[in-house]
Amino acid sequence: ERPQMALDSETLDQLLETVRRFVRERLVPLEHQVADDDAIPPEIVAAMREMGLFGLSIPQEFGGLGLSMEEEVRVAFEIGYTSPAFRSLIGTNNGIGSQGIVIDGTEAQKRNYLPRLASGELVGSFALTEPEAGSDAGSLRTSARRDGDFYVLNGTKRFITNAPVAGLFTVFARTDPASTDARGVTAFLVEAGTPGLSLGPIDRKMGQKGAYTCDVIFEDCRVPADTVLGGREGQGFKTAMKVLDRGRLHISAVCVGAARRLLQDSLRYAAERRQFGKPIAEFQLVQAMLADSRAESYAAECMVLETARRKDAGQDVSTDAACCKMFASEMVGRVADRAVQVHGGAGYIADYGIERFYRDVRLFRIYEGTTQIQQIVIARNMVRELAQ
Ligand code: COS
Repeated sequence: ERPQMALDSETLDQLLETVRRFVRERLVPLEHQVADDDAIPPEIVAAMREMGLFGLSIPQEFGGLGLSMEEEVRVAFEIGYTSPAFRSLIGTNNGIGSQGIVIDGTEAQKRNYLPRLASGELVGSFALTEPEAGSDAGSLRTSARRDGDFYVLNGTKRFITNAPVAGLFTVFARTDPASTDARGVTAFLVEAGTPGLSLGPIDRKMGQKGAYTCDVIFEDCRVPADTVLGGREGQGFKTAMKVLDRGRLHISAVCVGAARRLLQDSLRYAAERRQFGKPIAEFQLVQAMLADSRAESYAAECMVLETARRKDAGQDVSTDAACCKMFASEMVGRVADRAVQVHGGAGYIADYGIERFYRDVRLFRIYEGTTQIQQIVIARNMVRELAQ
Protein backbone atom coordinates (compact mmCIF):
# COMPACT_ATOMS: atom_id res chain seq x y z
CA GLU A 1 0.00 0.00 0.00
CA ARG A 2 1.50 3.29 -1.17
CA PRO A 3 1.24 6.28 1.20
CA GLN A 4 -0.19 9.54 -0.02
CA MET A 5 2.24 11.51 -2.14
CA ALA A 6 2.67 15.11 -1.03
CA LEU A 7 1.57 16.46 -4.39
CA ASP A 8 -1.14 15.35 -6.80
CA SER A 9 0.29 14.13 -10.08
CA GLU A 10 -0.51 17.34 -11.95
CA THR A 11 1.25 19.52 -9.35
CA LEU A 12 4.23 17.18 -9.31
CA ASP A 13 4.48 17.32 -13.09
CA GLN A 14 4.35 21.10 -12.92
CA LEU A 15 7.09 21.21 -10.31
CA LEU A 16 9.28 18.86 -12.35
CA GLU A 17 8.70 20.91 -15.50
CA THR A 18 9.53 24.16 -13.67
CA VAL A 19 12.75 22.68 -12.26
CA ARG A 20 13.66 21.16 -15.65
CA ARG A 21 13.27 24.53 -17.38
CA PHE A 22 15.12 26.39 -14.63
CA VAL A 23 18.00 23.91 -14.84
CA ARG A 24 18.27 23.93 -18.61
CA GLU A 25 17.57 27.61 -19.30
CA ARG A 26 19.27 29.28 -16.33
CA LEU A 27 21.75 26.92 -14.69
CA VAL A 28 23.33 25.08 -17.62
CA PRO A 29 24.40 28.35 -19.32
CA LEU A 30 26.10 29.43 -16.06
CA GLU A 31 28.15 26.28 -15.53
CA HIS A 32 31.43 27.68 -16.89
CA GLN A 33 31.03 30.93 -15.00
CA VAL A 34 30.30 29.20 -11.68
CA ALA A 35 33.38 27.00 -12.11
CA ASP A 36 35.59 29.96 -13.07
CA ASP A 37 34.32 32.28 -10.33
CA ASP A 38 33.99 29.50 -7.75
CA ALA A 39 30.67 31.09 -6.79
CA ILE A 40 26.96 30.80 -7.56
CA PRO A 41 25.49 34.20 -8.49
CA PRO A 42 23.21 35.65 -5.78
CA GLU A 43 20.26 35.98 -8.19
CA ILE A 44 20.38 32.22 -8.73
CA VAL A 45 20.37 31.61 -4.98
CA ALA A 46 17.36 33.93 -4.73
CA ALA A 47 15.57 32.11 -7.55
CA MET A 48 16.21 28.76 -5.88
CA ARG A 49 14.74 30.07 -2.64
CA GLU A 50 11.75 31.43 -4.52
CA MET A 51 11.08 28.03 -6.09
CA GLY A 52 11.14 26.29 -2.72
CA LEU A 53 14.20 24.23 -3.63
CA PHE A 54 15.72 24.56 -0.14
CA GLY A 55 12.70 22.91 1.44
CA LEU A 56 11.84 20.01 -0.85
CA SER A 57 12.05 17.43 1.93
CA ILE A 58 10.90 19.55 4.88
CA PRO A 59 7.30 18.89 5.99
CA GLN A 60 4.66 21.33 4.76
CA GLU A 61 3.65 22.27 8.32
CA PHE A 62 7.15 23.75 8.68
CA GLY A 63 7.09 25.62 5.40
CA GLY A 64 8.64 23.06 3.07
CA LEU A 65 7.17 21.18 0.12
CA GLY A 66 7.11 17.96 2.15
CA LEU A 67 7.91 15.78 -0.84
CA SER A 68 7.80 12.02 -0.51
CA MET A 69 11.09 10.25 -1.22
CA GLU A 70 9.88 9.29 -4.68
CA GLU A 71 8.95 12.88 -5.47
CA GLU A 72 12.26 14.11 -4.09
CA VAL A 73 14.34 11.73 -6.22
CA ARG A 74 12.38 12.78 -9.30
CA VAL A 75 13.33 16.40 -8.59
CA ALA A 76 16.93 15.30 -7.97
CA PHE A 77 17.00 13.60 -11.41
CA GLU A 78 16.32 17.06 -12.87
CA ILE A 79 18.76 19.00 -10.70
CA GLY A 80 21.48 16.42 -11.31
CA TYR A 81 21.42 17.40 -14.99
CA THR A 82 23.62 20.44 -14.30
CA SER A 83 26.84 21.13 -12.35
CA PRO A 84 26.67 19.43 -8.95
CA ALA A 85 27.65 22.73 -7.29
CA PHE A 86 24.09 24.02 -7.73
CA ARG A 87 22.66 20.91 -6.07
CA SER A 88 25.20 21.14 -3.31
CA LEU A 89 23.93 24.55 -2.24
CA ILE A 90 20.41 23.21 -1.60
CA GLY A 91 21.64 19.70 -0.82
CA THR A 92 22.36 20.10 2.86
CA ASN A 93 19.06 21.88 3.64
CA ASN A 94 17.14 19.03 1.99
CA GLY A 95 19.39 16.30 3.29
CA ILE A 96 22.03 15.98 5.93
CA GLY A 97 21.61 19.55 7.25
CA SER A 98 17.90 19.26 8.07
CA GLN A 99 16.84 15.63 8.19
CA GLY A 100 18.29 14.98 11.64
CA ILE A 101 15.83 17.57 12.96
CA VAL A 102 12.96 16.24 10.81
CA ILE A 103 13.57 12.64 11.91
CA ASP A 104 14.65 12.99 15.54
CA GLY A 105 14.27 16.65 16.58
CA THR A 106 12.02 17.87 19.38
CA GLU A 107 8.90 19.84 18.51
CA ALA A 108 10.60 23.05 19.66
CA GLN A 109 13.69 22.36 17.54
CA LYS A 110 11.52 21.71 14.50
CA ARG A 111 9.55 24.91 15.03
CA ASN A 112 12.71 26.92 15.63
CA TYR A 113 14.77 25.79 12.65
CA LEU A 114 12.78 24.00 9.94
CA PRO A 115 10.88 27.02 8.54
CA ARG A 116 14.11 28.98 8.07
CA LEU A 117 15.86 25.96 6.55
CA ALA A 118 12.91 25.41 4.21
CA SER A 119 13.02 29.00 2.97
CA GLY A 120 16.80 28.97 2.57
CA GLU A 121 17.15 31.87 5.02
CA LEU A 122 19.33 29.52 7.05
CA VAL A 123 21.76 27.02 5.53
CA GLY A 124 22.17 23.78 7.46
CA SER A 125 25.39 21.81 7.65
CA PHE A 126 26.26 18.32 8.94
CA ALA A 127 29.42 18.06 11.03
CA LEU A 128 30.25 14.37 11.43
CA THR A 129 33.61 13.72 9.71
CA GLU A 130 36.85 14.47 11.55
CA PRO A 131 40.52 14.37 10.59
CA GLU A 132 40.83 10.90 12.17
CA ALA A 133 37.23 9.71 11.74
CA GLY A 134 35.92 9.44 8.17
CA SER A 135 34.54 6.04 7.20
CA ASP A 136 34.81 4.99 10.85
CA ALA A 137 32.39 7.71 11.89
CA GLY A 138 31.63 6.01 15.22
CA SER A 139 35.20 6.62 16.41
CA LEU A 140 34.84 10.41 16.36
CA ARG A 141 36.67 12.29 19.11
CA THR A 142 35.05 15.72 19.31
CA SER A 143 33.98 15.89 22.94
CA ALA A 144 30.96 17.43 24.63
CA ARG A 145 31.47 17.74 28.37
CA ARG A 146 28.43 18.43 30.53
CA ASP A 147 28.75 21.58 32.65
CA GLY A 148 25.53 22.37 34.51
CA ASP A 149 22.89 23.39 31.99
CA PHE A 150 25.52 23.55 29.26
CA TYR A 151 27.83 21.33 27.24
CA VAL A 152 31.36 22.36 26.29
CA LEU A 153 32.44 21.22 22.82
CA ASN A 154 36.06 20.65 21.75
CA GLY A 155 37.34 19.15 18.50
CA THR A 156 37.72 19.59 14.76
CA LYS A 157 35.35 18.57 11.97
CA ARG A 158 36.73 18.18 8.44
CA PHE A 159 35.48 18.64 4.82
CA ILE A 160 32.16 19.99 6.09
CA THR A 161 29.90 20.82 3.13
CA ASN A 162 28.41 24.32 3.14
CA ALA A 163 30.10 25.16 6.46
CA PRO A 164 31.36 28.52 5.11
CA VAL A 165 27.77 29.63 4.45
CA ALA A 166 25.98 27.72 7.19
CA GLY A 167 23.87 29.25 9.93
CA LEU A 168 23.22 25.97 11.72
CA PHE A 169 25.41 22.92 12.31
CA THR A 170 24.28 19.45 13.33
CA VAL A 171 27.38 18.49 15.29
CA PHE A 172 28.20 14.95 16.40
CA ALA A 173 30.22 14.82 19.60
CA ARG A 174 31.08 12.30 22.28
CA THR A 175 29.17 12.87 25.53
CA ASP A 176 30.35 9.66 27.13
CA PRO A 177 34.13 10.06 27.57
CA ALA A 178 34.47 6.39 28.57
CA SER A 179 33.16 5.23 25.19
CA THR A 180 35.16 4.83 21.98
CA ASP A 181 32.43 3.73 19.57
CA ALA A 182 29.08 4.82 18.21
CA ARG A 183 27.28 4.44 21.55
CA GLY A 184 28.69 7.53 23.26
CA VAL A 185 27.84 9.97 20.47
CA THR A 186 25.26 12.76 20.77
CA ALA A 187 24.03 15.24 18.13
CA PHE A 188 23.88 18.97 18.90
CA LEU A 189 22.32 21.87 17.02
CA VAL A 190 24.90 24.64 17.12
CA GLU A 191 24.34 28.02 15.52
CA ALA A 192 27.04 29.83 13.56
CA GLY A 193 28.45 32.68 15.58
CA THR A 194 28.43 30.74 18.86
CA PRO A 195 31.63 31.76 20.71
CA GLY A 196 34.22 28.99 20.43
CA LEU A 197 33.01 27.89 16.97
CA SER A 198 35.31 28.91 14.12
CA LEU A 199 35.90 27.93 10.50
CA GLY A 200 39.06 26.94 8.67
CA PRO A 201 39.98 28.27 5.22
CA ILE A 202 37.84 27.04 2.31
CA ASP A 203 39.20 23.73 0.93
CA ARG A 204 40.60 23.63 -2.61
CA LYS A 205 39.00 20.68 -4.36
CA MET A 206 39.32 18.53 -7.51
CA GLY A 207 35.95 19.73 -8.77
CA GLN A 208 32.53 21.06 -7.77
CA LYS A 209 33.81 24.63 -7.82
CA GLY A 210 31.14 26.94 -6.43
CA ALA A 211 30.37 24.45 -3.64
CA TYR A 212 32.29 24.93 -0.43
CA THR A 213 33.73 22.80 2.31
CA CYS A 214 35.97 23.69 5.24
CA ASP A 215 36.98 22.65 8.75
CA VAL A 216 34.69 23.50 11.65
CA ILE A 217 36.62 23.99 14.88
CA PHE A 218 35.26 23.90 18.41
CA GLU A 219 37.35 25.39 21.23
CA ASP A 220 35.53 25.43 24.56
CA CYS A 221 32.33 26.14 22.67
CA ARG A 222 29.52 26.34 25.27
CA VAL A 223 26.04 25.38 24.13
CA PRO A 224 22.87 25.10 26.23
CA ALA A 225 21.63 21.59 27.06
CA ASP A 226 18.51 22.13 24.96
CA THR A 227 20.69 22.05 21.83
CA VAL A 228 20.90 18.26 22.15
CA LEU A 229 19.07 16.96 19.10
CA GLY A 230 15.93 15.19 20.24
CA GLY A 231 16.83 15.98 23.85
CA ARG A 232 18.51 12.61 24.41
CA GLU A 233 22.17 11.76 24.81
CA GLY A 234 23.74 8.79 23.05
CA GLN A 235 21.35 8.80 20.08
CA GLY A 236 23.54 10.83 17.74
CA PHE A 237 25.10 8.05 15.73
CA LYS A 238 21.75 6.46 14.97
CA THR A 239 20.42 9.81 13.86
CA ALA A 240 23.44 10.18 11.57
CA MET A 241 22.84 6.74 10.04
CA LYS A 242 19.15 7.43 9.44
CA VAL A 243 20.00 10.75 7.83
CA LEU A 244 22.58 9.05 5.61
CA ASP A 245 20.16 6.30 4.50
CA ARG A 246 18.02 9.03 3.06
CA GLY A 247 20.93 11.12 1.79
CA ARG A 248 22.37 8.16 -0.07
CA LEU A 249 19.18 7.78 -2.07
CA HIS A 250 19.15 11.46 -2.91
CA ILE A 251 22.79 11.34 -4.08
CA SER A 252 21.98 8.27 -6.18
CA ALA A 253 19.26 10.27 -7.93
CA VAL A 254 21.68 13.13 -8.57
CA CYS A 255 24.05 10.58 -10.16
CA VAL A 256 21.25 9.48 -12.50
CA GLY A 257 20.63 13.11 -13.48
CA ALA A 258 24.33 13.66 -14.20
CA ALA A 259 24.48 10.45 -16.25
CA ARG A 260 21.51 11.59 -18.36
CA ARG A 261 23.30 14.86 -19.04
CA LEU A 262 26.62 13.24 -19.92
CA LEU A 263 24.84 10.83 -22.23
CA GLN A 264 22.87 13.61 -23.89
CA ASP A 265 26.05 15.63 -24.51
CA SER A 266 27.83 12.53 -25.81
CA LEU A 267 24.98 11.67 -28.18
CA ARG A 268 24.77 15.19 -29.51
CA TYR A 269 28.50 15.35 -30.05
CA ALA A 270 28.60 11.93 -31.70
CA ALA A 271 25.83 12.95 -34.09
CA GLU A 272 27.67 16.13 -35.15
CA ARG A 273 31.27 15.05 -35.14
CA ARG A 274 32.27 13.54 -38.48
CA GLN A 275 35.24 11.26 -39.08
CA PHE A 276 35.94 8.83 -41.90
CA GLY A 277 33.21 10.59 -43.87
CA LYS A 278 30.30 10.18 -41.46
CA PRO A 279 29.07 11.08 -37.95
CA ILE A 280 30.92 9.04 -35.35
CA ALA A 281 27.50 8.04 -33.92
CA GLU A 282 27.27 5.66 -36.89
CA PHE A 283 30.32 3.70 -35.79
CA GLN A 284 29.49 0.64 -33.74
CA LEU A 285 32.39 1.06 -31.32
CA VAL A 286 31.03 4.48 -30.40
CA GLN A 287 27.50 3.11 -30.31
CA ALA A 288 28.61 0.48 -27.82
CA MET A 289 29.76 3.16 -25.41
CA LEU A 290 26.50 5.08 -25.77
CA ALA A 291 24.45 1.92 -25.33
CA ASP A 292 26.32 0.84 -22.22
CA SER A 293 25.82 4.28 -20.67
CA ARG A 294 22.12 4.24 -21.47
CA ALA A 295 21.55 0.78 -20.02
CA GLU A 296 23.48 1.48 -16.83
CA SER A 297 21.87 4.83 -16.25
CA TYR A 298 18.42 3.28 -16.78
CA ALA A 299 19.25 0.52 -14.30
CA ALA A 300 20.25 3.08 -11.68
CA GLU A 301 17.10 5.12 -12.32
CA CYS A 302 14.90 2.06 -11.77
CA MET A 303 16.73 1.08 -8.58
CA VAL A 304 16.46 4.57 -7.15
CA LEU A 305 12.75 4.91 -7.92
CA GLU A 306 11.92 1.49 -6.53
CA THR A 307 13.91 2.03 -3.34
CA ALA A 308 12.35 5.47 -2.87
CA ARG A 309 8.86 3.98 -3.22
CA ARG A 310 9.66 1.30 -0.67
CA LYS A 311 11.02 3.91 1.72
CA ASP A 312 7.78 5.88 1.30
CA ALA A 313 5.89 2.70 2.13
CA GLY A 314 7.71 2.57 5.45
CA GLN A 315 10.09 -0.27 4.68
CA ASP A 316 13.67 -0.42 5.96
CA VAL A 317 15.75 0.42 2.90
CA SER A 318 19.23 0.71 4.50
CA THR A 319 20.62 -2.12 2.38
CA ASP A 320 19.00 -1.02 -0.84
CA ALA A 321 19.89 2.65 -0.36
CA ALA A 322 23.50 1.49 -0.03
CA CYS A 323 23.08 -0.62 -3.20
CA CYS A 324 21.75 2.46 -5.01
CA LYS A 325 24.56 4.71 -3.78
CA MET A 326 27.20 2.18 -4.74
CA PHE A 327 25.76 1.37 -8.16
CA ALA A 328 24.68 4.87 -9.19
CA SER A 329 27.90 6.62 -8.19
CA GLU A 330 30.10 3.99 -9.86
CA MET A 331 27.77 4.07 -12.87
CA VAL A 332 28.08 7.82 -13.36
CA GLY A 333 31.86 7.48 -13.08
CA ARG A 334 31.84 5.04 -15.99
CA VAL A 335 29.39 7.19 -17.96
CA ALA A 336 31.61 10.25 -17.45
CA ASP A 337 34.65 8.29 -18.52
CA ARG A 338 32.89 7.16 -21.71
CA ALA A 339 31.69 10.71 -22.31
CA VAL A 340 35.32 11.87 -22.33
CA GLN A 341 36.16 9.02 -24.72
CA VAL A 342 33.31 9.78 -27.12
CA HIS A 343 34.40 13.43 -27.18
CA GLY A 344 37.98 12.38 -27.87
CA GLY A 345 40.43 15.29 -27.64
CA ALA A 346 37.52 17.66 -27.00
CA GLY A 347 36.64 15.65 -23.92
CA TYR A 348 39.93 16.67 -22.37
CA ILE A 349 39.58 20.37 -23.20
CA ALA A 350 37.89 22.58 -20.63
CA ASP A 351 35.70 24.50 -23.13
CA TYR A 352 33.45 21.50 -23.72
CA GLY A 353 32.65 21.04 -20.03
CA ILE A 354 33.00 17.25 -20.13
CA GLU A 355 36.28 17.15 -18.22
CA ARG A 356 34.68 19.34 -15.56
CA PHE A 357 31.80 16.90 -15.13
CA TYR A 358 34.28 14.04 -15.05
CA ARG A 359 36.01 15.68 -12.08
CA ASP A 360 32.74 16.77 -10.44
CA VAL A 361 31.14 13.31 -10.40
CA ARG A 362 34.23 11.73 -8.85
CA LEU A 363 33.04 12.91 -5.45
CA PHE A 364 29.86 10.81 -5.59
CA ARG A 365 31.87 7.63 -4.99
CA ILE A 366 33.33 9.13 -1.83
CA TYR A 367 31.00 11.31 0.21
CA GLU A 368 27.98 10.20 2.27
CA GLY A 369 29.85 6.90 2.54
CA THR A 370 32.47 5.58 0.10
CA THR A 371 31.68 2.71 -2.25
CA GLN A 372 33.61 0.47 0.11
CA ILE A 373 31.43 1.54 3.06
CA GLN A 374 28.31 0.81 0.98
CA GLN A 375 29.69 -2.66 0.26
CA ILE A 376 30.24 -3.21 3.96
CA VAL A 377 26.73 -2.04 4.83
CA ILE A 378 25.17 -4.26 2.14
CA ALA A 379 27.16 -7.34 3.08
CA ARG A 380 26.82 -6.93 6.85
CA ASN A 381 23.08 -6.50 6.60
CA MET A 382 22.77 -9.64 4.46
CA VAL A 383 24.88 -11.69 6.85
CA ARG A 384 22.87 -10.38 9.80
CA GLU A 385 19.55 -11.24 8.14
CA LEU A 386 20.78 -14.75 7.43
CA ALA A 387 21.51 -15.24 11.12
CA GLN A 388 18.02 -14.11 12.15
N1 COS B 1 19.63 3.21 10.79
C1 COS B 1 19.45 3.21 12.11
N2 COS B 1 20.37 2.76 12.99
C2 COS B 1 21.53 2.31 12.50
C3 COS B 1 21.78 2.27 11.11
C4 COS B 1 20.78 2.75 10.24
N3 COS B 1 20.95 2.74 8.91
N4 COS B 1 23.01 1.77 10.91
C5 COS B 1 23.52 1.48 12.12
N5 COS B 1 22.62 1.81 13.08
C6 COS B 1 22.76 1.62 14.53
C7 COS B 1 23.08 0.17 14.83
O1 COS B 1 21.90 -0.58 14.94
C8 COS B 1 23.83 0.26 16.14
O2 COS B 1 22.91 0.39 17.18
P1 COS B 1 22.98 -0.61 18.46
O3 COS B 1 24.31 -0.30 19.12
O4 COS B 1 21.80 -0.21 19.28
O5 COS B 1 22.91 -1.98 17.90
C9 COS B 1 24.58 1.58 16.02
O6 COS B 1 23.89 2.35 15.02
C10 COS B 1 26.01 1.38 15.61
O7 COS B 1 26.03 0.70 14.38
P2 COS B 1 27.27 -0.16 13.88
O8 COS B 1 27.70 -1.08 14.95
O9 COS B 1 26.90 -0.73 12.57
O10 COS B 1 28.39 0.97 13.70
P3 COS B 1 29.85 0.92 13.12
O11 COS B 1 30.70 1.79 13.95
O12 COS B 1 30.27 -0.47 12.86
O13 COS B 1 29.73 1.71 11.71
C11 COS B 1 29.29 2.15 9.38
C12 COS B 1 28.88 1.41 10.69
C13 COS B 1 30.64 1.75 8.87
C14 COS B 1 28.23 1.72 8.40
C15 COS B 1 29.21 3.68 9.63
O14 COS B 1 30.27 4.13 10.43
C16 COS B 1 29.20 4.48 8.35
O15 COS B 1 28.17 4.63 7.68
N6 COS B 1 30.35 5.07 7.98
C17 COS B 1 30.43 5.97 6.89
C18 COS B 1 30.15 7.34 7.38
C19 COS B 1 29.82 8.25 6.26
O16 COS B 1 28.97 7.98 5.43
N7 COS B 1 30.49 9.37 6.23
C20 COS B 1 30.26 10.30 5.20
C21 COS B 1 30.41 11.65 5.77
S1 COS B 1 28.93 12.35 6.17
S2 COS B 1 28.57 13.33 4.48
